[in-house]
Amino acid sequence: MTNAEIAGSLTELADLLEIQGANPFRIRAYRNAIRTIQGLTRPLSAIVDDGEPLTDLPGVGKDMASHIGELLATGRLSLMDEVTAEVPRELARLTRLDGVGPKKARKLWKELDVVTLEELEQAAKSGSVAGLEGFGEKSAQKILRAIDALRRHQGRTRRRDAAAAIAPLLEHLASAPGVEELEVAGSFRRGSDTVGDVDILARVEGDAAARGAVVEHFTKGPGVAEIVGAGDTKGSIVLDSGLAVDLRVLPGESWGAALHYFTGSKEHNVEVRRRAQQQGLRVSEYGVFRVGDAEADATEDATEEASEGERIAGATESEVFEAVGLAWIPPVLRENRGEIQAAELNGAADLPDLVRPGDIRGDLHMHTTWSDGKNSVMEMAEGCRELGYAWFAITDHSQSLTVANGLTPARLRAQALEIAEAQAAFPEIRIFRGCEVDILKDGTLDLPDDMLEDLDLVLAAVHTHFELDQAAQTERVLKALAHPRVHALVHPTGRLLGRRDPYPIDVEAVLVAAREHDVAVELNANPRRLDLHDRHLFRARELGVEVVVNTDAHQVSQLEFMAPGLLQAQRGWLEAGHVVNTRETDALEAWLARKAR
Ligand code: DGT
Ligand code: CA
Ligand code: CA
Repeated sequence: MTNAEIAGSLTELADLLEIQGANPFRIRAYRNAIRTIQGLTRPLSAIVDDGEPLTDLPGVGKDMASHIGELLATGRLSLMDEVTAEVPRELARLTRLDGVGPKKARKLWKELDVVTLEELEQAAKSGSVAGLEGFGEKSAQKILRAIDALRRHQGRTRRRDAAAAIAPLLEHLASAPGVEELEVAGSFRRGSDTVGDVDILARVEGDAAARGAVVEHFTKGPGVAEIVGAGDTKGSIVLDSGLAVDLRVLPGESWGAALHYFTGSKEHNVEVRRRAQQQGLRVSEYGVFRVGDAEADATEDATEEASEGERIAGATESEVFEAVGLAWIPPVLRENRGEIQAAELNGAADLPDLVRPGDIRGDLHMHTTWSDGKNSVMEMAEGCRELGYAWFAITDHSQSLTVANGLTPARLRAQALEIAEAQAAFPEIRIFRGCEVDILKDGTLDLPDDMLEDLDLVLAAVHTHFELDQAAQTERVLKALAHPRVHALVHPTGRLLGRRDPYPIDVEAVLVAAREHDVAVELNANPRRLDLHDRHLFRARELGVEVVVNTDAHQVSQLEFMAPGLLQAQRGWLEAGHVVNTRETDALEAWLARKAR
């Protein structure tokens, strides 16, 4: 079991224990241990294999150590069986709804006998949730929206979770005899924020029997819960997590064509095929073929085995593109948003020179133990130095966000001393002093102007009043953008993938105002947010609005979120010049200073 899976099991257990009404100190101990596990850089299995006691880990007591040991040894938790004998396991699912924690789930269960999503929906619609102490009409409406969001996102998995889920399977596949090359295609390869299923391609030299053997090997992989189908060229399985995975096994001559076809998107493929037809060519998953005029019209079904026509390409993806007069198009762009026109070779291809990890000089959004982060200023500085950054900013929450221990002006001033100490300890990296300031309900900022003027960087954020209608929410944000000290609007739509829809807001109006007031918009790189959406990033580029890609790290290990963020930035066609945090220190200082008094 991976650390993430162990943390997932223990979280479910902690939720169920809390719903059951267990001692709050015990629950807190569980959650502390879970946070430790989430922040580990070494696998727990390796720690155990090396004979190191798990109780050496911060927050991990004897109880927790034995749970982890049991999970590693058996994949199960006997305590879970005991708890679920009393508390229906379905209840833990309710806590995945935005606005429903274990305490509320317990209340719904005890007072309204609600266990399933359907029962909760009924209760919310009938008014019984609104009548419950501690809930009210607003919270009933919020629950209905959350159920709706969960349903609509059901069946899609965040890309990062999918990557973790398929890693052992890919390793297993790589060891199958005859496998020469492996590639994950589909929306995963295109870098989508979420994936419906995972499409793996394997290049196998040999006959049908050799290919069938690879499919069989695949179905016996780690974490396979169900085999949906298995033949000579294709296998389909479902993993324990519920994620569906398809494998297609291919010979070398059609590898490139299959890679192109199964990478998609469907819209991109349709456009490439249409283009090819105009040139008297047929593109399918098997290759690119020259066809006679009579045949050119009858090529709708790309899955049909191509037996006629002269094969002119198929082994590599670049030769497939070249055969239809196109430069190779990076998978992140294959959404039929103009990439095919931009790749035309006879128009001198002008595909964007996409921003790359090596372009990034720093991160302008992260938290510390001063608010709701898990690491100190010094530890975050160490983490940023490890990444080779030239600069970074500390941006804890402001006072009104009490749930996140937001900073009053006095505490913000006290924090300056600690930042100065860290700066002295790390002279090679420039540390900026910022704050993630709440935008209050009326659009004013949560700190007095003299305090804002004292900071190097001001990030403005909506964390409350998601219920405002679109006009009011937009007006609120536009007012904040007009404040002369604001550098960037962070997580601009508030979405949480699979959990919470964006709050109603006119993104176009926000982008236009950001341009007008010379404010950057954030691409929040946390894989649960990835906010802004790639289409909005594309629009920001068109309008000339600057984008800053930030991790919003709440612990050192989350500084790695820059990678998923950049993938999404690429999907928005962003080049280094569009992204604020590709700037060298001097240029960034000037960028910050332009908003100074
Ligand atoms: P997903 O799984 O919903 O996140 O999205 P994809 O893009 O991975 O879609 P999927 O798994 O249904 O199919 C993988 C690729 O196969 C898709 O991106 C393009 C190709 N493909 C599937 N069906 C069709 C089709 O009907 N026509 C064309 N041209 N391509 C298709
Ligand atoms: Ca797929
Ligand atoms: Ca698929």
